[in-house]
Parts: sequence; structure tokens; C-alpha cells
Amino acid sequence: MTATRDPQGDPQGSGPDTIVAISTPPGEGAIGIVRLSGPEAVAAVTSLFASSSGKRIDVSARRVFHGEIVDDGEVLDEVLVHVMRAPHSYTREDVVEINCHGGAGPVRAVLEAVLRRGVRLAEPGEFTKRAFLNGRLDLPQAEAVLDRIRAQTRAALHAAADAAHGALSKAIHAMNAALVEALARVEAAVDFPEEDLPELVDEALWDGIRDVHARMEALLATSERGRLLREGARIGIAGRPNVGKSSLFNALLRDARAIVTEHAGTTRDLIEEVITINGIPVRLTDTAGLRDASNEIERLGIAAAREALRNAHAMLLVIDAAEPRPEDPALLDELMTFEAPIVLALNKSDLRPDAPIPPWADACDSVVRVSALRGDGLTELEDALGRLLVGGAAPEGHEAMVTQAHQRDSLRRAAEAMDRLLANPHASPEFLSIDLRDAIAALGEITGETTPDDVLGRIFSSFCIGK
Ligand SMILES: Nc1nc2c(ncn2[C@@H]2O[C@H](COP(=O)(O)OP(=O)(O)O)[C@@H](O)[C@H]2O)c(=O)[nH]1
Ligand SMILES: [Mg+2]
Repeated sequence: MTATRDPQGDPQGSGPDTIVAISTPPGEGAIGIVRLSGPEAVAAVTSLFASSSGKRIDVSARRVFHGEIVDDGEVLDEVLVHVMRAPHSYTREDVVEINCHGGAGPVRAVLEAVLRRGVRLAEPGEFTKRAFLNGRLDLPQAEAVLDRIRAQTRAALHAAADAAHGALSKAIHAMNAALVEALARVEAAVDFPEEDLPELVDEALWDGIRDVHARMEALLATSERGRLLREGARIGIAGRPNVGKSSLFNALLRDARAIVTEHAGTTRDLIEEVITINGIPVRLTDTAGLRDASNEIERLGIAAAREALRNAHAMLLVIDAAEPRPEDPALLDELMTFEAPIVLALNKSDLRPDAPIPPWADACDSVVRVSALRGDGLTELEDALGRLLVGGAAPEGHEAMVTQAHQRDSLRRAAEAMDRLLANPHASPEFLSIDLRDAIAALGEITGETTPDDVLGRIFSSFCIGK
């Protein structure tokens, strides 16, 4: 089912060349890995390897070889060498991994020795690109590799694992198969005289098309959550001084991160921490209380607060429920000039549990009574924020999810082609076939079958070198 394209050949066009990269992050660690892939991988390492047992690397043996990398008589490092023969490797080419001591010195010395054997430095993501080009992974699975590496929460990791197991690919292939079948019938109808059409382009065919369209819309609806899982969301806390913003920030963090005092104007700089809401990594920002400050430092803090709120995905407006003030609705008016939805937190509800919800709160997207001091209402607050970010709870099963912008764009184009199709049920088969073909091509861009080269280039270049 996966597309197999020819891997990039070398400039002479005689097949793929051999690449090498450091696959572990820079800095000190227990081990550092130099990885090679391509037809010359084994030969290049063999020429540098002095085995501790006196045996050469036996490529037929499935084992790890212990020895030293020796270049021109100079011992560079003590290593373990691991050979994975094509096609039983990540790239489906011969892959050799050299486990060095994990420091810049040994790893770089080994890399340079390999480069002197005529092996080329890999481009970012080139190992994974080869895995894709050789049909080992389709595009959503290749992209899931990067999503796994970057996952900041369990939910993001699970979504990437589902994609790696082919959840999205399967959903797309199923839609694609249904559309290809519809296309075959529509195109057969092209060759028939007008009066025979109803037999081929019948109600069952339209039912099938409507069903695929509904599945596309359902999948598109996952894209906002998918994007936030990958990229994270930003939530800014706003309010007058002393209403308990920093206390609420600390309560949501379950940590005394921001300084809390009874003095107004305590928080001046932005304070940011990452929390998880509904599986989404959220950068929560505590800000200086918004007021007309006379102090220069506080004024700068307030300007920074406004900037953070302008860039937020959601805002948390905190008021003191025990001591509501006429400035509160004015503050809401200001926040409403920013884009993001607003949750109103009536804080200090321990002091006045029956405090009325102010009438202007109707303009907020959600209202929650909390006590930062006692930790009351935090779950309700998180739920309200989570709902505003993605609308509804996290999906339970291993459903297909759209996480990448280009996937969403292609899916949207496919759905638009289906919209056109469904809007003209009496169009001639020639026209139906054009829309079906557009939808099929757009779906193929998601799985990698018809993805334009510049999009592929962008996808793989966002990987790190060595992956
Ligand atoms: N009773 C009560 N006091 C609170 C609550 N939240 C904050 N405070 C107090 O309100 C004062 C100001 O809190 P702080 O978090 O610094 O407010 P900020 O200026 O908005 O960041 C401190 O004395 C807090 O202990 C609450 O839920 N209940
Ligand atoms: Mg504060």
C-alpha cells in the first residue's frame, strides 16, 4: 500500500550513496552513536575497525562487535558496532551503528574518519527520508517519528504512536479505496449513452461519496487538537493586582513558583511554566496586574502582560469574588479586543462562597468559582480551559488524528472537491470524475503517494541530522 519511490541516487546516477551522521545529541553522555546507511556502510566501518577478538566484522552474524576504531594507526575510540543488513533496517539499506563514548571528542573523531572513507554527511532527516522512499514507512508514519521525538505529554506521545502504527494512513487509504471505486464507475459511465447512466451512477454510489465526505469532516475536526498536541498552547492569566493571579498560577502548577504577597504589584515580569491540560502541553503565563501604574518597572511589566495576552490561545481573567470592583468589566472589555476566548475565574470564593456572578460575565466564554488558597475549583477550571482550546474531551481510542498543517490543508482540499461533487449531483460523469480525481490526489498527498517534492523536502528538513 505504501508508495515506493527511488531513493536519491548519487550524482552519477548509480544508485543511492552512503550517508553518515551523529545520531545522538551534542554534549556529554554515556554513549554517542555514529550511524551509517547505504551500500558502502559495512565496508567503510570494516576498514576502520580493529576487533578486540581479532575477528573481522561478520555481516552474516546478528551480533554486536566490540573493538576499536583505528584510523591510520591512531586509536580513536573503543566502540561497539552493530550491523543491520538490508532490508532489515530502519532505512532498508545496510545500516551500521557505531556506539562510541558519548562526548564530542570521540564521536566527532569517528565521524571524521568515516567521512574520509568517502561516505557523505547525511542531511537532516535523511535516514527517515530513505525509510520513506524505500517503502519502509509511509509519510504519516515518517512524520510520526518526529512527533514522537518532540512529544511533550503522554497524550502527544500516544497520538504519535497511533500515527506510527498507521491509524491515519489506514483512515486515508480506506477513503481513497472508496473514491477509486466510485471513480471507476463514474468513468465507465462516460462511455455509456445517456439512458444507461442510472445503473452506474446510482444512489448507492452517492451514499458512498457522502460517507467518505463525512469521514473527511470528522478527521478534519481532529486537526486543532492534533496541532495543539504537537505545538502546545499558550494561556495568559490576567486581572487587577492582588486578585490572586499568582496564587492561581501556583495552584494550577501545584508548585509555589510565583511570589505571592498581600501587596499589589508584586508580579512584574512574566512568569511562565508548562502544565498539561487535557493532554495538551500548555505554557501558562502569570502576568503583572493590569492597572495604571506609576512605577516604571511595573509599567514595563504591564506592557509585557498585554503582549502575552495578545498572543494567547486562551485567557484566564481573575477577579476577587469577595471584592468585585467597577474596573473588572472594563478589563474584560480590553481582553475582548484580543482574539482568544476568555474564562472568568471568581477567585477567593472561600471568603464569599455565595458571591453573585456579575452580569457582565455573560460576555465570557466560561465562568468558574475557585479558591486558589484552598485549591477549590481547579479541575473545573482546567476543564473549562481545555474545552475552549479544543472543544470537548480527549478521544479515548486509537483514532486517526491529523497533526500536521500540510495534512490538514490536503484534507481540506479533498473535502472541498467532495463539496463540489455533492453540490452537482446531476453533473455529467466527466465532471464528476474531475472532482473525484482532485479528492484522490489530495488524499495521496497525505500518505506520500503524490506529495510534491518541495513539501517532502520541508517535512524531512525539519528533522534533526542523524534521524
Ligand atoms: N482568601 C483567599 N486569599 C487569596 C486567594 N488567592 C489569593 N489570595 C491572597 O490574595 C493576595 C494576593 O495574591 P496574589 O496571588 O499575589 O495576587 P496577584 O497580585 O493577582 O498575583 C495574597 O495575600 C494571597 O494570599 C484565595 O483564593 N482566597
Ligand atoms: Mg502576582
